[in-house]
Amino acid sequence: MEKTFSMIKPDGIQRGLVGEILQRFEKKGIKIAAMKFMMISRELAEKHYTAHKGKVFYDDLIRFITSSPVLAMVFEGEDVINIVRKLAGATSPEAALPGTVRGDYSLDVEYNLIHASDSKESAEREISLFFREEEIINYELITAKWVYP
Ligand code: YYY
Ligand code: MG
Repeated sequence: MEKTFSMIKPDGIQRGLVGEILQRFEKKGIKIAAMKFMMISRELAEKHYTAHKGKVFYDDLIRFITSSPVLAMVFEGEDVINIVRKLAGATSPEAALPGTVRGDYSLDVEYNLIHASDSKESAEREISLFFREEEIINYELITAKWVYP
């Protein structure tokens, strides 16, 4: 089973979309392995978005992500990295398809509600940035046998 890092960004919290967004992952059958409601420090934001340092949108992105609380999460499941990316939707609003979180609720490339790791390497890196080992819960989800028959 694979793990991925996802996060409801400040706009998702402020707009009251936490339940709406989480419901999509729960209904899909994806297992929650960890969750943390938190403020992101500037230091953590810079580590998380290190790949974007120097880009035109970088300073705004750091300001946005540290401006208000986020909900950091670890999801677990088969091929969950790709699946959570799909459910999140494309980065730019005109490309984000209806049925995705971004396609349904966002109109802006920066205020796009959700983060999702884009590869196995970033998933591992991002999970370890946000969570200590003991914060990731290993438990049996009783619906798993009906989700992965
Ligand atoms: O992985 P994803 O979030 O879909 O996009 P990235 O290309 O990794 O960019 C990270 C983050 O940066 C994006 O979610 C919003 C912001 N951003 C931006 O504000 N303006 C852009 N032109 C591109 C990305
Ligand atoms: Mg990305």
